[in-house]
Amino acid sequence: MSTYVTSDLHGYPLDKFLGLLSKAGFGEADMLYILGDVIDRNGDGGVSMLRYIMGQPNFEFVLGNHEDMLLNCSFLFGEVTDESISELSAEDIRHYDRWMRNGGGATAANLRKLLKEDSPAFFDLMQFLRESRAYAADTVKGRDFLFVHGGLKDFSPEKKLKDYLLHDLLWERPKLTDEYFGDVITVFGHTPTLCYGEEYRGRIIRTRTWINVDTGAADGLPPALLRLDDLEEFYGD
Ligand SMILES: [Mn+2]
Repeated sequence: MSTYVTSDLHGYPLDKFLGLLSKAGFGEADMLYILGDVIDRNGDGGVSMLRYIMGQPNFEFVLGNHEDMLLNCSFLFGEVTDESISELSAEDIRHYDRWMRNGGGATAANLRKLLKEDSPAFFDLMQFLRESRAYAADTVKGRDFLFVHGGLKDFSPEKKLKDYLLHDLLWERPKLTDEYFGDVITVFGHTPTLCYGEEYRGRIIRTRTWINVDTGAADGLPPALLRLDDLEEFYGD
């Protein structure tokens, strides 16, 4: 049994993702951590991928800032009438505006379609996201790993994980020089590795204390799959 991690699929096609899993030799006995941002930006907005992920017993999903933006916009999926639109608060409008500016359009449209065609499936999806964790931890071949979407803003080794604000776990953009725990490798996505320089474009970055596996599927680059047992890297097409 092996343990794998990926992140930031952002509407990457499901068939291509299944191809990546099979290229990496991923099987039923293996475990996959998905570090958020399955939705938004490309394709069908990641709705079919998210529904697939929900149905896999050996997948563990960690919340991304994009799923959190969707949860903050759940008011969109009620009965919307002319009257209820005028009932929206300034905060609702801010949340909606932010999600749309971050590529939520196709996701919102496909979720509305799902709500209309199969409302139990829609409510299951929203419930799944509401119950998703902001971080997870695992030990693989004697090495300890912490999984989080963005990073650990204002990191201190003494600070308990539950004392970080959700925003600080989901939106943080670590610098190459940032160091986290000495005895636990922190794995995250959220910041496409090309943001650290052209030489990192499309490649996983490993430092002494952390690993960034977001290779930029938001911008159409292939996502990565990292096998934690031996740190072997696999890339999509
Ligand atoms: Mn993100």
